[in-house]
Amino acid sequence: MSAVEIAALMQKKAFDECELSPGVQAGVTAMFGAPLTAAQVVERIVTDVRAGGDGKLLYYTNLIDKAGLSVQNIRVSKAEFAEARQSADAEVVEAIERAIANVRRFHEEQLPKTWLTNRECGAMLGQKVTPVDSVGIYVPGGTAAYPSSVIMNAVPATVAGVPRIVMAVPPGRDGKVNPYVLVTAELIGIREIYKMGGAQAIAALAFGTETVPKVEKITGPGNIFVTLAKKAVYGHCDIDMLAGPSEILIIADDGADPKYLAADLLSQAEHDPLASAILVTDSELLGNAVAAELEMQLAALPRQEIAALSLANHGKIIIASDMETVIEMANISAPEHLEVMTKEPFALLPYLRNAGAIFLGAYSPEPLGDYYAGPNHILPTGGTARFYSVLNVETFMKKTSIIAYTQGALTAVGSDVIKMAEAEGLQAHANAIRVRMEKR
Ligand code: HSO
Ligand code: ZN
Repeated sequence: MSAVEIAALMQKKAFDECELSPGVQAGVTAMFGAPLTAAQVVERIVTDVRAGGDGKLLYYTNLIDKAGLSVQNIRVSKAEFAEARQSADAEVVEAIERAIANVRRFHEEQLPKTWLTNRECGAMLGQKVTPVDSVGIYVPGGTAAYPSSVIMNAVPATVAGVPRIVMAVPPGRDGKVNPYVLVTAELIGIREIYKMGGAQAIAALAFGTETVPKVEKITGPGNIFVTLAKKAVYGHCDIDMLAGPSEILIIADDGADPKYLAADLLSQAEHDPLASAILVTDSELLGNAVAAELEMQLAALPRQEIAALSLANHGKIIIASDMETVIEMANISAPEHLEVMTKEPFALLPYLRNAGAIFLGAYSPEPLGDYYAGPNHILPTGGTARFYSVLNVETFMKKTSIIAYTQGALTAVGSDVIKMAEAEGLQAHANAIRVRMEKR
């Protein structure tokens, strides 16, 4: 199969080019009185919240999330944290604590260092790393209110040393937030949480309102409206990436266990009807066995409706002629999660260039990474692993260069700099060097 044929086979529509589902489109039409596209909805909301502050933020929160909130209770209160703590199952909380410790330990390894190095004639050069002053972490709500996403967003920000970390979570219709989301945030030390979601939350974080602070960077996954809003505010603040629905690509040979593979494919299919789960193998026998397993395991899932839609629309089992083609397919597809279920997974590692996270071998299933092992689960999707990295400590830091020359060091190279400045026709630049080289 040629690279072009492979690319056509693996191609996915960009997340923000997908059409809204009929249900969501109907909601949009009812709310805005016209069949607006997602981009038009976002543009309107972002402009309104930027100009109208709290008033517009609450207007959209109550219109879309039907939460009945007011300025007084948009921020999660101490009493709400306490209530969440009370209602949480102690064993779940202990598991969450261990996951936080693992994620923290992994991310501490990533902490970049400020460095200074000596050059000729006493000159010094270096790079200083500084956390951004503030970040806004977006945690999705609704059926996808994931405490694990709080961990994956917030822990790297704390390891980076960000002084002000605020969180946005869409409220339920009761005006409340998932208790495990609150407990997890509190365990990590995050107490500034605003009950807001969608494009209105992103606009509030990017521009600030009377209640919500303006932040320097917004991170975290969300639905199409959140993603488009992040794109719209980029430049006013920074963002991490534009993330879409979850994906898994498994590459396997005839040594893989079909039961494991089917389970792993379904683990991502159950996220979202738009999620994609793909197996690429050089073994037809394995492909058929996985197809049979998928049917059996799917039937027993509580979220089988979602998983079935995902498999029907975005699921694939591809039989390739050889393992080289399998590897090329993985690289062209650049999946969010890549499982390598072959007899010698480490042998393939050098050839795998594009993936958000790689899981090697039969006992490294993707959900282990979603929750617990330590690496981050906020990953590039939709082929963007070709150029984006997984969320990491440096996502929350920026780098500043340092230049410190002595008079001797400047004099030694001054004439070179002057020549370059004059060649660019910039006499004042040349002068800034020259005045320091003149004998007084
Ligand atoms: N697989 C999702 C993350 C997640 N899974 C959260 C379960 N909870 C995107 O990487
Ligand atoms: Zn998952």
